[in-house]
Amino acid sequence: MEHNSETCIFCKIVRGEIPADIIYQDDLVMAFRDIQPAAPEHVLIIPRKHIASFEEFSGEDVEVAARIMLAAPKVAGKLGITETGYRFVFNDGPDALQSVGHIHGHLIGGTRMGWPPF
Ligand code: DGP
Repeated sequence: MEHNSETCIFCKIVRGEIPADIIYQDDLVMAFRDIQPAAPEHVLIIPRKHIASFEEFSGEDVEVAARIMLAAPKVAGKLGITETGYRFVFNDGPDALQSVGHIHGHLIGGTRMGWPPF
């Protein structure tokens, strides 16, 4: 997994070095469509700062963490799924199948989902 902001694929999206279908952004977070959508609507919400996992959040990242959560309903509104609902999940570590080492929330919706996810 990638832990270096120079080569991190999501840091490259933040820096504009590779394209992404951006749905929402502000000074602390970005939201863009997942290239391998798992549902009709699938957007990733990430901190602009390279934070690899929940364990790497520190006290100075409180505003970043809050902004990620506050971005979710904004993204859902832009996708038109506020009323039908959505799931906002974070995969952290190998058992959760995290594949990109830059923490990201998956906002998925546009269909009726099942639970639990295994
Ligand atoms: P996870 O397995 O939870 O670490 O999710 C990583 C997600 O990132 C996966 O659903 C595919 C997506 N992804 C990987 N590379 C890119 C990329 O270059 N652009 C976009 N938009 N999504 C990517």
